Amino acid sequence: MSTSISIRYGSEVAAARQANGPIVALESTIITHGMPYPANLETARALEQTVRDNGATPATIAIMAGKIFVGLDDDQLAVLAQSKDVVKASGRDLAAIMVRKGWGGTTVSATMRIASLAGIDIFATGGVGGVHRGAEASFDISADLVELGQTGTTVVCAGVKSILDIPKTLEYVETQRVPVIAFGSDDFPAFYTRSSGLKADHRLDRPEEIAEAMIIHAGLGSGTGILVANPIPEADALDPAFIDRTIAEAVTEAEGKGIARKEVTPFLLERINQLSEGRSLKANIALVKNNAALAARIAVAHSRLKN
Ligand code: PSU
Repeated sequence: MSTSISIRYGSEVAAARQANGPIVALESTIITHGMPYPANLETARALEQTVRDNGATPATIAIMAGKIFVGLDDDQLAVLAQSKDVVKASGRDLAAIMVRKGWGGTTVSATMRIASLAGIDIFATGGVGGVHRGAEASFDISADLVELGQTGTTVVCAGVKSILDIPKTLEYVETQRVPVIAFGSDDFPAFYTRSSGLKADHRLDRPEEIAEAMIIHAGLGSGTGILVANPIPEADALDPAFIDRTIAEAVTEAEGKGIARKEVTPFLLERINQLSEGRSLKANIALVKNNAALAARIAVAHSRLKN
């Protein structure tokens, strides 16, 4: 049996690959498990358009009927956004889902794995998974962090949410040899807010500098990804005291209900959205668009340096 993995490219992505043009990968767990319908579909479309508006080609990645797709057309996005029987797929889940011809919304770890196979160097998302609060007892550490330590994809995010233990998450990515670069900020952002109160290891202020860092990092044979932390725009940021209270309430509920493992993040996202009366979702949409725009600008600069 051949071990080569077959990837179905959308027509826009196929053309960009042919032309050696800049491409930005986008994940699909955010569509299937991260946001309610129809905000998920509207956001998926808006993200793709944001990438185009900034000069690159969007490649939304998902598993549909057992096949890996890199670049979905509008009908496929609409089907995915409304499907009920979709697994939240991290990298380790892919093989089994594909064998049973299932559907998977790809997390950061799975999207990085597939982007890397497809030769796509940069990927935009909202927040990466991390070390969960109480991980010293539960051992709940997202596979996203391990994948970042093993796959040379640059991931643009808005930092990590305080549903996670942010100091431990930063320690863990340090152990994984993953550079953390904040864009235009000294601080590491906390998703809904522009600062987690912790400093980022590095600050770069221009997309071109991040593209250059990617080339040097790869040239050094580092073998790891780069985490680019892009703070939510000021106008969209939530009040830290308000969101901290909301998150604390949702975390307590999750503990009370015994929610564990891969259900934790989707549960908290949904509850935080309900408790904040939609304010967290609005901020989430704004920050992912902001990340897609930055990723596209980095991809454009990276493709100039590479070609
Ligand atoms: N954080 C968000 N929205 C999301 C996710 C994380 O704000 O949709 C998703 C991403 O796909 C991420 C995954 O890769 O959750 C991490 O899940 P876990 O914590 O179970 O590893």
